[in-house]
Amino acid sequence: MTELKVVEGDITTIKVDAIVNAANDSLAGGSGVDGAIHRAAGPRLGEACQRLGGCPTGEAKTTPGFNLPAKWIIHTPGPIWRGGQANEAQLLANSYRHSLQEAVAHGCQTVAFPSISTGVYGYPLDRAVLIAIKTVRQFTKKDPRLAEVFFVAFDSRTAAAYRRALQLS
Ligand code: AR6
Repeated sequence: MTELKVVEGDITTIKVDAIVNAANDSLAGGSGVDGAIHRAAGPRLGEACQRLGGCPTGEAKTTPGFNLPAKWIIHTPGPIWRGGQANEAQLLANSYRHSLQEAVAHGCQTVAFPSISTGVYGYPLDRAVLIAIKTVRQFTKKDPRLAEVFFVAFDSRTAAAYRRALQLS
C-alpha cells in the first residue's frame, strides 16, 4: 500500500525519484516553488522545458532532475483560483492525477508534491488540500506501484492543513 506523508521543508532538497513542480502553462519558469526548482536544477532545466513547448493546465510533462537529488521533475500547471466556478477543482485534481501517471510511467517509487496552486495562484488552502489527498488516495488505491507520496509544505500553516486533512481522511 502506498504511504502518504507530510514533510515540512524545501522540495528541491528532497531525495525522491520525482518531485512535482507547480508550473505555469508556458513552462518557462517563474516565482515560488517553480523558481526554486529552476535555480536548484540549473540552466539545463530551462533548455529542456523550452523544448517541451508548454503544457495545458491540469496536464503534466516530465524532465530530468539535472542538479537536483530527484531523478525527475514532473511539471504541472495547476489552475488559477477564479472564485470556484471555473472548473478549478477538476483542474487541480487533474494536475495531481496526471503527475502520478507520469511518475508511474517513469518507474518511480517515491514522489513529492508541493501544494499546487495555493501560492501565487490563490487556491484556498483547505479546499486544495482535500483535493490533493483525495486524488492521491484514489489513484494509489487503484495503482499501488508507488511506495511513498510526500506532501511537502513550505510553511507551518500548509503543513498543519495537510496533517489535519490526512488524519480526518
Ligand atoms: N519547496 C516547497 N514548496 C515551496 C517552495 C519550495 N522550495 N517554494 C514555495 N513553495 P507557488 P502556485 C510553496 O506560488 O500557487 C509560479 O510563478 C508555496 O509556499 O509556488 O501553483 C509559477 O511559474 C506554496 O505553498 O505555486 C506559476 O506562474 C506552494 O509552494 C505560479 O507561480 C505553491 O505556491 C504557480 O502558482
